[in-house]
Amino acid sequence: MSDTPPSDLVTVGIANRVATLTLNNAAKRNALSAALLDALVAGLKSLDTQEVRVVILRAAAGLPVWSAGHDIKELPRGHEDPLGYSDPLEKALRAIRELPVPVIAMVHGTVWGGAFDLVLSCDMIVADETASFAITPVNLGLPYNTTGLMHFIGRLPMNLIKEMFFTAAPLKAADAEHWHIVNHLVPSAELEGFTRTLAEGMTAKAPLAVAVIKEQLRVLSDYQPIAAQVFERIQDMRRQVYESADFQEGIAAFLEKRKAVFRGT
Ligand code: YXS
Repeated sequence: MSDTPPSDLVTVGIANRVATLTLNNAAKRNALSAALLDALVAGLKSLDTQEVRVVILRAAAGLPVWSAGHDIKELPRGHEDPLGYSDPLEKALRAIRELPVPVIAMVHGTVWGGAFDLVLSCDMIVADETASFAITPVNLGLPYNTTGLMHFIGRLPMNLIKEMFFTAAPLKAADAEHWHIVNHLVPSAELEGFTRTLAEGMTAKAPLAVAVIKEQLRVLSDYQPIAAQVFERIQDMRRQVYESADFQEGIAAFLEKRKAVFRGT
């Protein structure tokens, strides 16, 4: 498979006031490169939310991988926060969370790393039995960012968060349903129809009320007072991780297609 041209990395279709944004770089397993993420944000911002009342975010049909997560080849190689405020992934998460219409993640296939944060940033998740979800910073020696951890704390029980982060093991679809991570788990054959019905069921609702309730829920759940000294301590701890030899080893091992050997330095 050849790489998708930048203009086609995310396709946008609109029907019956529902916009469908499709991740479309199968050759790179929809890795969240800056180009793909910029296309996603541009697609979201292009929507006239007077006409479009709901968004479905999906991968191209039939792919075994929904998204392979952050483009590892684009992660800063030390001396820079790998998930800083201006990172393209963080910009995309904010664009979804601040869009004044509901965004439904429709998941067929495996979801990795930052793509799990992307799916969790959507307002609802509909998945089929091929879906799985993994968060994988410990595979790279990467210190996940504080905003990202708050996304998980707001959505998953702490014991599950720790198991997922410390094992980096994919959570299967049935377990994602058990833990209420997905709104609905439906058979593959029904996934598109079920998701479209859910979306269209919201298009006739009062858009101003929907938009304001979504924003109220965002600001109320995101509000987490934190003392300046605590924030600075967290940033200092994270810097020690992304400045570590282990982080360099994690990325190198992925690029060299070998198993990483971490030494705690
Ligand atoms: O070798 P070529 O050039 O054909 O490219 C290969 C892979 O290098 C590329 N690719 C990626 N490139 C950049 N970043 C990625 N995350 C990434 N994943 C894949 O896509 C081409 C096909 O990959 P291949 O041959 O491995 O495909 P596969 O079907 O055998 O396996 C699919 C996966 C997803 C199981 C496998 O590609 C994989 O394990 N990818 C890495 C998944 C992962 O660890 N993602 C986390 C990224 S880091 C992140 O999201 C956060 C920062 S954090 O670390 O905090 O979670």
